[in-house]
Amino acid sequence: MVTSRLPAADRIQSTKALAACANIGGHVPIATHGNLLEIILDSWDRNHRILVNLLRALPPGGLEARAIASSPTVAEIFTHIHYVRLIFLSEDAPEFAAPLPPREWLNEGNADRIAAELDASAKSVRDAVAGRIQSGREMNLHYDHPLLYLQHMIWHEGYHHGQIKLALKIAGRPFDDEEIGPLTWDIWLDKARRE
Ligand code: NI
Repeated sequence: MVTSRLPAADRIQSTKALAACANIGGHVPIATHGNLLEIILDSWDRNHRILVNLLRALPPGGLEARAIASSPTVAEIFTHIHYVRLIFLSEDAPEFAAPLPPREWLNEGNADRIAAELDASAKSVRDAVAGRIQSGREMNLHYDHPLLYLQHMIWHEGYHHGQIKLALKIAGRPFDDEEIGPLTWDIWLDKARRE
């Protein structure tokens, strides 16, 4: 590991920094190999909760909004996110794979159905990353480490999160920052865990 090459004093600093990042309760747990995975998986849970909160906060007709004529609809972006999670899963950790939807960009009009599918794929991603890391197995096709799959998905979903907000703004139905902030950014910032 890279950290094993650090001088002892730097290692201590590094551990303190990780522990500070891990302040998710009333105390600061020391980040060790034993709990760092749980902290990382918590970041995935928060990312997913933010995505579903955004979906549930859409105004009426929001699923049909699109940024420009050639852009996907908001519904298509959400179903694309679900599909991307699963296609990488099928290629990299097939023992955790779930059935792929027949189409990647689906104009699903039912937010409850989209949320249920996203909940299922979020669990599959979580189980795959935890399973591969705990068993010490690398991914089959991509990624130097299983953790990079999870981080890739977080980055990908943040990218589309901004597109969804832009599509609604252009459609004349922007989110109110005061209302959407507590459902999205604050999930990252809050110290207390949320469900
Ligand atoms: Ni994408």
